[in-house]
Amino acid sequence: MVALPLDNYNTTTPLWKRKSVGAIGAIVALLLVLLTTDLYSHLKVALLPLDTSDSLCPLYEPIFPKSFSVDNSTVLDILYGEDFRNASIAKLAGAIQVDTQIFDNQPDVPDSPETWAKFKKFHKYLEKTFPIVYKNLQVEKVNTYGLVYFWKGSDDSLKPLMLTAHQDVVPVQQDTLKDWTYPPFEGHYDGEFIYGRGAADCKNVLISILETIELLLKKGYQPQRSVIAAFGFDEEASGVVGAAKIGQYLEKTYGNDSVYAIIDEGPGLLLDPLTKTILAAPGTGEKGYIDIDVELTTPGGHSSVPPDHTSIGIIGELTYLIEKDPYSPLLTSKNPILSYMQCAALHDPYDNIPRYLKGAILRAAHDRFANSRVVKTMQQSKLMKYLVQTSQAIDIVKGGEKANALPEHVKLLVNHRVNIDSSLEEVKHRFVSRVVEVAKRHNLAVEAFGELVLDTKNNSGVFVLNSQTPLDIAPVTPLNDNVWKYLAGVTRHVFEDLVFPDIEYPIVTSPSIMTGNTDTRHYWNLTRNIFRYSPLFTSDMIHDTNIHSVDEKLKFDTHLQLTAFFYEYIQAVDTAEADNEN
Ligand SMILES: *[C@@H]1O[C@H](CO)[C@@H](O)[C@H](O)[C@H]1NC(C)=O
Ligand SMILES: *[C@@H]1O[C@H](CO)[C@@H](O)[C@H](O)[C@H]1NC(C)=O
Ligand SMILES: *[C@@H]1O[C@H](CO)[C@@H](O)[C@H](O)[C@H]1NC(C)=O
Ligand SMILES: *[C@@H]1O[C@H](CO)[C@@H](O)[C@H](O)[C@H]1NC(C)=O
Ligand SMILES: CC(=O)N[C@H]1CO[C@H](CO)[C@@H](O)[C@@H]1O
Ligand SMILES: [Zn+2]
Repeated sequence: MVALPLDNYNTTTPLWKRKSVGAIGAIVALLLVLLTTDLYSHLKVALLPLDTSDSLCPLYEPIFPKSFSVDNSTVLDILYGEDFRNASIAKLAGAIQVDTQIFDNQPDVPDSPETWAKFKKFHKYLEKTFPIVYKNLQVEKVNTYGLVYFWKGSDDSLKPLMLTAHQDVVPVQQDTLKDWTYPPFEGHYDGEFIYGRGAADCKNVLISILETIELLLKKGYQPQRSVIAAFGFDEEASGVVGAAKIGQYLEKTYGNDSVYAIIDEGPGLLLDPLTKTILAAPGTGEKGYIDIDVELTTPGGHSSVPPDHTSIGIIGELTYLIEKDPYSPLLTSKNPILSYMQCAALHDPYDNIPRYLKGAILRAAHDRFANSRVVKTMQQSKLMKYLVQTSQAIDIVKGGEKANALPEHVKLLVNHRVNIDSSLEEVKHRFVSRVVEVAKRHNLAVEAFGELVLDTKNNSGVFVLNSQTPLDIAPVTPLNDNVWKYLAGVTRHVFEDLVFPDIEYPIVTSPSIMTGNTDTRHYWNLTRNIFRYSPLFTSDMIHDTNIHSVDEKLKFDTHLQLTAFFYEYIQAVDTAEADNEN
């Protein structure tokens, strides 16, 4: 507390004493308020100076390939040339015209070759459309329809760059056919957008990669760093027969940790709602996934003499318990979404983020109260909420056969998308404890994931728990290393200098996470530098492209942006300088 003004200091009048008592009272009251409320924490967030050194989210200089300074006409032609555009429209339209719809739970290729035969037609189309690629690259077919192209570089000491996409598309629901403006497999171009299933997810990416390589070959480009292009064919059904086999093939051929970086489909550049500026948002993490399957078996009998609780009633009790107690949100620096918000807070040219929220974001990594403010803000948005929280959804319940027979078997399936800051083990553990709680009340046994965890020595029934298709939380891609610097640098050059030459602020590359999973789940062993990233600009990805929905479409300008990016990126990283030191 500050001393009283000096000129009053030498007096010892009763007035001074009374003042002093008043001051002490005020101090005590203030301390009480600070100690018993969050006021002190609030004040820290609101008033402490912001740490605006950009160490939390460095801005990297634009990077362009040497070829650009020699002759910038090719990349400008990709973006603005009418010939290139027209040819490119035809290539993507042709790819959309080959139906490669895929359904869930299809048998493997050797078990049912006819199911997959449609991909033969797609391969023929690619071969016809990209003759130079097929003439110069080694093309491997993994599990018959997985495509792996290898463009050998002259320097084997450089790890290959890997670009990926998938050949398959989600099905068009028959009853929605009438709602499409243009037939889903026509590839109609209306002068601005190209329409059709796969136009944005993600035949555009596949065609863009091949167009880029074809063009570089045509220009006589010979890379030092090898380039791999890999296209699975069942990404929309978890990639088990496509990318899984490709991943095994690549790991066997090139080894563990043998790839420079992987760029797969994902978010691109978007209009950030907080800063109202364009940010590049490569996905650097993915949530985990686990379905837990519960089967409750109890003795049957006649409904006229029922127990107090039938198996359906008991399952009802369990579901009540589950929903009553959702997962708590948790946000640490491990979660790319915190890095994303830090980037937005540090690079906010129009000062659109309120001062208090900015303070909270920048302190969130080390200040529990600030962290809770950020989490609370996220919880208010349905879209943001589950980026920091494990979701649980009771999706299937089945049981009961007859009005006069007690149900003997009831099945329940609960789907979970696991927070980056949690683990599959935590989810299983918590689920088991809820089941045990219910089981104890009803004298039931519990067998969880192959282990007997509760035995009643009593034949009153048993819960059996299994997990289906669990997928670990993806390893988070490292930030701010050299690989990151090149990704961010090329993004800046393509979008600041070529696509948006009038932009007033630098485009910051900020990590993000995907709530779904891509084929990269099968590529974790190949590199830690995985980016789910399709650098093209849409202010609102979901609404602008209708991915998985009626009238899927892509603004054709954005397809050219993607190709311009690949064209520059392949050349920019074609040097040992783009490697991480180690
Ligand atoms: C491309 O190069 C020409 C000169 O060859 C130059 O005038 C022009 O500004 C360059 N464009 C860009 C976007 O750098
Ligand atoms: C590109 O296609 C449009 C529309 O079909 C056509 O009008 C135009 O002449 C074409 N441009 C070139 C250079 O072929
Ligand atoms: C067996 O289950 C019945 C019915 O729930 C219960 O009344 C009885 O106490 C249980 N016996 C033991 C040994 O747990
Ligand atoms: C990665 O390697 C480990 C250890 O060899 C193996 O168990 C795992 O299946 C591999 N993961 C993938 C996705 O291939
Ligand atoms: C067994 C092994 O060496 N695993 C490594 C393979 O490479 C990935 C990513 O490059 C590493 O994270 C694994 O530890
Ligand atoms: Zn996709």
